[in-house]
Amino acid sequence: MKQNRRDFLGLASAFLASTALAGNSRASEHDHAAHGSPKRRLSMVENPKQVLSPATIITPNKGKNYNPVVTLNGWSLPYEMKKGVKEFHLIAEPVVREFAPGMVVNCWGYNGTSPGPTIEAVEGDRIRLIVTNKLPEHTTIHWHGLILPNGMDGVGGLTQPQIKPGETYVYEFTLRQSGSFMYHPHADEMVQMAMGMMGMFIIHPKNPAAHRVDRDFCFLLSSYDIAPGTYTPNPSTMTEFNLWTFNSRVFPGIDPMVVRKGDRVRIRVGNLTMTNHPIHMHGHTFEVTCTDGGWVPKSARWPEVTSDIPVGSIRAIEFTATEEGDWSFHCHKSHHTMGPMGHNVPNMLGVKQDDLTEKISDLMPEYMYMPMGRSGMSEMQDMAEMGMALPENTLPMMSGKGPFGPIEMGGMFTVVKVRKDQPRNDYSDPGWFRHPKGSIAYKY
Ligand SMILES: [Cu+2]
Repeated sequence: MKQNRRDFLGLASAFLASTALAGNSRASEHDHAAHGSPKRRLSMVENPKQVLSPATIITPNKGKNYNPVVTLNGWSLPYEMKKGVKEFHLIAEPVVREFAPGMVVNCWGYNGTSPGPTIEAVEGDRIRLIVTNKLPEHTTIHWHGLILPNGMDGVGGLTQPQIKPGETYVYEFTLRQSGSFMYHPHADEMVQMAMGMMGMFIIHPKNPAAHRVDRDFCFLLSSYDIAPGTYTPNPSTMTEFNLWTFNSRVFPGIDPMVVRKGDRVRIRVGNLTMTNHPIHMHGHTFEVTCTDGGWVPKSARWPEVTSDIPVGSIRAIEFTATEEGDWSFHCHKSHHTMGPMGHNVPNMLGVKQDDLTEKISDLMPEYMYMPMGRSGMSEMQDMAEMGMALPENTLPMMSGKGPFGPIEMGGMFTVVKVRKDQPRNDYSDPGWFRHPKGSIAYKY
């Protein structure tokens, strides 16, 4: 499989992020993050430029008896074969994640990234997962959806003692099923998941011909509450999150899903946020073929263009990429495709504000009042373009630039790029679609 330069840089940066920043970010993370002190220091990342963009790392499929998944802006965890057992090592630790160029976040994750690396194995494998806790508090890992011995289920207090800081625990079991699963802590869950601790767990069928597709993408939905101008998610937030992410990235920081025309494509989406996400795709119809409960029988599938992903579950959708173009792929809750915005914005639609500026500046000479919202919010995008001053480490509410202008998105949004000349197994970005003459909507 082709490993392009961007992938290599991504790989390098994943490790740069975990090593270069470890020294200067962790101490303050320990002091502040878990307690959510309102007086927390704003700038906990000494040099945000050190954190490079973590692009998708393509795992080569040569020599494997399965077709590896492609984790959006992520990677798969390498393993070592030890006397017939596949051994994986997960390190739970504070990490720095770039959500999109211009914003880095103090998260908790695994092996230097949040979400953690995707675990890939094959039905029938004996696996050993060695978990080391480098967090400031105890943790465990629950293997969501797996059929396993009860004592391996990873529920702190119920099936095992919590893993204290500095301790290492070993999970070992045989994989009895295939499909799409997840892992996440089952200890101080509200804090640890709000900080980004989660990962995908993919079990490929023993028979490589079963459920075979040409391209197999996966990612997790997660949400964060990060006040503008700050770096650390608020772990006490219950439902009022302000950042909606695919694998802890927001548009335009999310990699496109690049496919070759005619490919059979699977996209596995796991939801570890605190609300449902109707995931919608343009240009094609798809079927849900797998959930975290297993494969859906063919007779039970129906065509859809939007699939609602409930909290704590996975939907894998499949389609044949028959239509060339740049097709939007996004959450259909419109506030989930936007960056942080205030919840208490007065409704100014249709309100004449021309003389308001003058009146307010008479009353409050120090206060700069900006009239906006009279004819909609699209002016936000224009202001971001003009370089409107935003608080430190804060992304604009709407951003992204397409071939025809601003795309006005900012959260759970990316593009499926279908190209007839995309080489097999090549995931490099072909750029924007060149529409055939006479096939674009035009001004009358
Ligand atoms: Cu959503």
